[in-house]
Amino acid sequence: MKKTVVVAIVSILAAGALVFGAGDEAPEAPAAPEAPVLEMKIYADNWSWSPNTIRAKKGTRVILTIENRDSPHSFVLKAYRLKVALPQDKTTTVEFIADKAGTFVWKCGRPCGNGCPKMRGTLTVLDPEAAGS
Ligand SMILES: [Cu+2]
Repeated sequence: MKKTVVVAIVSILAAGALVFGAGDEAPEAPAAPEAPVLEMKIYADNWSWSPNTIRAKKGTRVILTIENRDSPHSFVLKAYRLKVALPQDKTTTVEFIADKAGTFVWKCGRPCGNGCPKMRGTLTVLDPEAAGS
């Protein structure tokens, strides 16, 4: 008699767990928190980037579509440990999370002629929480 009651209780608990389990399905993959996205098209020429400034809030997912219309270049952003080859006449996507606040220079990392040292751009990452007051 006593055993039967215990079995019944266990069955009810198990059934309850199943129901709860099914109900928990909805928020399955804990997706990355929604980061703002900044998409920009940048042209690489001999010897400039246009535009040559990127401004983003800290935490932004930056997606650069860089169209290289001249000789081979590369996109080098040391602060973010980025070095991406930009083949001639190709469009290359460079993506990163702007998680470091500050102003950083990016440049061409491939010797491409006299004007190579002039190929510089500036990334400014603003931290809204540090700013203000
Ligand atoms: Cu260069």
